[in-house]
Formats: sequence, C-alpha cells, structure tokens
Amino acid sequence: MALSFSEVIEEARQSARALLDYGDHFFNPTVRLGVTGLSRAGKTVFITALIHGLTRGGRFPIFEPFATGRIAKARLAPQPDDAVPRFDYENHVRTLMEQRRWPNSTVDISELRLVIDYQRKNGADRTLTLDIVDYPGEWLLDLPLLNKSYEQWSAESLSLSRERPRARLATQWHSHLATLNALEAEDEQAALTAARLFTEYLRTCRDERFAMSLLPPGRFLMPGNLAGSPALTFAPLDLSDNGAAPEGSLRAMMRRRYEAYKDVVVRPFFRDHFSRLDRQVVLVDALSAFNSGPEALVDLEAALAGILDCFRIGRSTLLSSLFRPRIDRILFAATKADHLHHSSHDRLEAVLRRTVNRAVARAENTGADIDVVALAAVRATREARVQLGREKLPSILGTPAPGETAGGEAFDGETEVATFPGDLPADPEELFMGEAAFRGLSSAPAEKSDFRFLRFRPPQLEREGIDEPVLPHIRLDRALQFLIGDRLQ
Ligand SMILES: Nc1nc2c(ncn2[C@@H]2O[C@H](COP(=O)(O)OP(=O)(O)OP(=O)(O)O)[C@@H](O)[C@H]2O)c(=O)[nH]1
Ligand SMILES: [Mg+2]
Repeated sequence: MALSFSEVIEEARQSARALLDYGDHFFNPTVRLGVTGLSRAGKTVFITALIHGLTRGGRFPIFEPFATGRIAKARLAPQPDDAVPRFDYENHVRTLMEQRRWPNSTVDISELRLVIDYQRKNGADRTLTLDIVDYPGEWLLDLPLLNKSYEQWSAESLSLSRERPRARLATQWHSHLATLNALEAEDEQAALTAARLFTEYLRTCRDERFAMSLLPPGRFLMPGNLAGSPALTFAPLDLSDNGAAPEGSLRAMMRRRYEAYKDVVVRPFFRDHFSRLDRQVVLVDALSAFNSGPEALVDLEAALAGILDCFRIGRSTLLSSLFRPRIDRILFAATKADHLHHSSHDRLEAVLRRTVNRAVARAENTGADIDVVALAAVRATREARVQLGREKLPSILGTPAPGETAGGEAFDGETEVATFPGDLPADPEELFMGEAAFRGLSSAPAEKSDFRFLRFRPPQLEREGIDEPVLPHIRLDRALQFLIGDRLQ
C-alpha cells in the first residue's frame, strides 16, 4: 500500500513517540491504564475510588500485593503529559465523601499519575508508575470510522436507524433526508439541518428509556470546543450507488467533512492516547440497559463488539509494529453492582460475559487477555431481607437521591429505604429474547417493567478513630488484581 506524504509524517511522529515511551518505561517501569466507558458508565467514580483505596489503605483482600503488605506506599505525582487536563481527584473525593453527592459529569480526557512503592516477592524494593487515563467511550467507538469511507458509514448508520426502536426516533431526520438530493449543489443550510436532526436522533436514542449505546460519531453528542465547526456539520445521505461525488455537490461536501472529522478528531485521539495504552478497563452500565429492555441490551452487545473490534483493528491495520496498540489486558466491568442483591451479582457477571464472549468470538486475535467482573467502585447500599406478605425478599437498603421516585413516592434524599429492584433471570439468554421475556422502560411503564433501579446517594461513612474513612466497594480489588497484579510480582 502506497503511503501519502502526511501518512509518512504521521508514522515518523508515532515511531518517535513510541521510542520515547519505550526509553522511559525501561528506566522507570510504567503501566498506562486506560479507563473508558460510555457516558455515565461510572469512570469518574471508579478512578476516584481506586486512587482513594490505594493511597488511603482501602480494604482490598483480593489485590494480593496490597493485602500481603508488599505495597509500602502509593502517592500521587505530577502527570507526564502537559497538554492533558489533570483528573480532578481531590475535588471528586470531597464531593463523594463530604457532600455525599456523585461527582459531576466529565466530557474530556484526563490523566493522573500514581507512584507505587512496593517490595518484589524476592524482597527487592521497586517502584511502579501507574498512569491512569480517563476518556469517553464514545471516542473509542469512533475508531472504526478510520477504516470506513463516508459511503460505508452513511449506509451503516442509515440501516441501523431503520431498525426498531430507532426507526421511531429517527422519523424527523428521515423525512428531512428524503428531501435531499446528494448530487445537487452543496448547501450549508441543508447540511446544518441534517446534522442537527441527526444529532437529535442520536440524543434521543441515548435517553434513559432507550439507552442505546452505538451512536457514532461520538463528538456529535459531546462536541466540546468543536461545536458548530464544519467537521461536525455533516450527516448520512441516502446514496443508492457507490459512484463519484461531483465537485461542488452536497455529497462531496458531506464526504469532505466526514474526512475532516476523522483528521481532526479520530486520528489525533488514536495517535496521542489510544495507541499508548498498556491496559484497558471498559466500564459498562449494564443495569441501565436492563432498565430499558432487550433492545438496549442488543445495542450494548453491538457496542461492546465494536469496542473489541477497535483493539483488533488497531493491531491489524497499522504498518509498523512499533506503534501498534500494545494493550495486553482488557477488563470489562459491569458497574454499580451495589444496585443488586449479592445473589444477583453472578447473574450480572454472566450477562456481561455472554455479551462479551460473542464479541470476543467475532473479534478474534485481539492479542490480549480478557476478563469480566461485576463491581461497584463505591458501594452505596447495604443488604437486608424484607418481609413482604409471607415471603422474605432479598432487598437492598440505601438513600435514594433527592427527586427519585418509586410507586408514586418522591424521595427527599435523606431517608433510607429498602427496595427490591427485580431479579435478573438465571439464564442470561432471557434478557435478550425480546419483550415477551423481559420488559423494560422502552416498552412498559416503570411500575410494569421487570427491572427498575433507583439512583442512591453515596454511602454515609463511619470514621474509625482519627483515620479518614475508607470507601466501601464490591470487587474493586479483583479488578486491580487483574489489571496490575502481575506488574507487582
Ligand atoms: N450506586 C453506585 N452508583 C454509581 C457507582 N458508580 C457510578 N454510579 C452512578 O453513575 C453515575 C455516573 O458515574 P460517573 O463516574 O460520573 O460516570 P462517568 O462514566 O464518569 O460519566 P461521564 O463523566 O458523564 O461520562 C454517578 O453519578 C452515580 O449515580 C457505584 O459504584 N455505585
Ligand atoms: Mg466522568
């Protein structure tokens, strides 16, 4: 394959960066851990809890080097990349622990460096640097665009938008689309309207009731400083052929802007961030998908397959092995498991495993170890058995966030209640089988859906002596063991 001049420059730049990283890692062993997940998946809470636990002595019995006392100290240090925002750890901890509120939504990439002093199993003292990079999962789902032409992307987006339940949400955009002629002269107003309606369609798909996951291009929903720029002002066209786009036509304009999106958004992300990661945790809010119903779960499955494809695509399409993604461990974690009674945790994990296994089978040869866990980075609930008629139901106790409602009752954010969110079926297949098997919010009102969870406030913490309280969690230690345990041997 012949390379264009800009691609050669790009390669040279990446090779130089890879060499620099390599030299750095040689003298100073470093793990670059990517933490990603679609918006609201639990990234910020996960990173905050992980750092708090490591630096303040959390309870991590399954994280071997920590539990056996080989980790002497973990401390924050200035991060390596000057152009990336710092992860606002201190503020997030304060919000969580003092105000009992969840941190605000974040939309950008951020980074934090943790230095871990530890003793090897053979007794030698060593240091491991852990760089944690938090980035939106939507950016990851953009990577497959690198290998797609405008025409391919257009056709795929359009056919997805004609499936249920998306078709219903896309009617406005579809009717505008029908008025466009791809071969007519380019028209800024038409492009603006198409992009606006297309974005609105994507936004409705993400709504709590539908909870769709597969919604590229990611920056349409989180534009940041690109809002209003031509690189975000395009949309799919209904193209019946693969023919040329005449100069000056609407089709040529859309195609040019799609390519610009790849150049200014997707490639830099790949080069500067994704290709430099060593380990990856993908946080998945599977419970929100259950909340909505089977279609959301099928969509989530497609998004996870897309994410795994990214790791594979990254490996196979780049030319030099120097700057291929070097990710050798990927953990898929279902977050917010504290919304379920522990008897359902295994089921949650089984659903995620089932969802990922299909994707793994498709994306053969990712070249990485893959594991699955159901966790809660911060456990907001306790468990109880509550008498209901003759039955004692396994329930969870927590303080619902102000404004949450259930059974016609609105909560004030102060009172603790016992709830029963619903059981997950023993056989994960049932969740995927359509409305007959499992009803969610997209097809039934809240009181009739099979699973409905409430948002709880972060837990009330008990102070033990003068020590700062630790944050309770579920299986955060198992995640740590998989992600960095082997680098602390
Ligand atoms: N109960 C419980 N809720 C959680 C947990 N982690 C996250 N949440 C909930 O999920 C919401 C989103 O969590 P964040 O950590 O902000 O998610 P994010 O992925 O950083 O979201 P964006 O920054 O918006 O992309 C929080 O506001 C909480 O309501 C958890 O461990 N337990
Ligand atoms: Mg966040």
